[in-house]
Amino acid sequence: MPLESFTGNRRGNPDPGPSGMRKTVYLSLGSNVGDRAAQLFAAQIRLKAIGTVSAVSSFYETEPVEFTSQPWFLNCAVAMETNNTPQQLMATLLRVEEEMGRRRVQKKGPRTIDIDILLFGDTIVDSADLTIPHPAMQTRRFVLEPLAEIAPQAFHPVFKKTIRELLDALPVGQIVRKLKTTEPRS
Ligand code: PH2
Ligand code: MG
Ligand code: MG
Repeated sequence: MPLESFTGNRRGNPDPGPSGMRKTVYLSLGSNVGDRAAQLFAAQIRLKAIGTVSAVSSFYETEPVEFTSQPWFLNCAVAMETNNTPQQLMATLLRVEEEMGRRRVQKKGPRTIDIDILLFGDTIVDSADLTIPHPAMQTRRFVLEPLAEIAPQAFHPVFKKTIRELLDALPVGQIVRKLKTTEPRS
């Protein structure tokens, strides 16, 4: 049997095995209140304390979508290895958002930091409080462009397409500009 079918692995998701095993998780980070870059860096530092961060994308300046009357965002994508379950990871990420001063005032509105789970290996979760893959990722250029920078071959287990394929299928629109250099400021 070829190794690929033996492990149940899929293109771009190097994380075979039953749930509870090590998984590659892709996250989307966003901020549009205060020092946006400082908050993305601060979130990345906290993520390094809760899992093994294996890749981070550039920062992207992005036009707000869905709820459009709010400031522009900085967004980035992060790849992380974790042994947690999706529910454990989600609880940890919500705690990080809270510790970083996130207050939920307006749905989809301005925030100091937002950390969303995009993909959790090839795991599919569809419960009242958690949906994985992220239900809107395939429509959001601010998600797919940063994610394609670090994981173009990662595989969407519902649509059975790679991130590159999902990005290529997006209609034009939704301004997303990659920032040339973003150094943490001291
Ligand atoms: N997040 C939203 C709604 N709209 N737009 C951009 N550009 N970036 C975001 O992170 C974002 C958004 C809800 O989470
Ligand atoms: Mg979000
Ligand atoms: Mg969120």
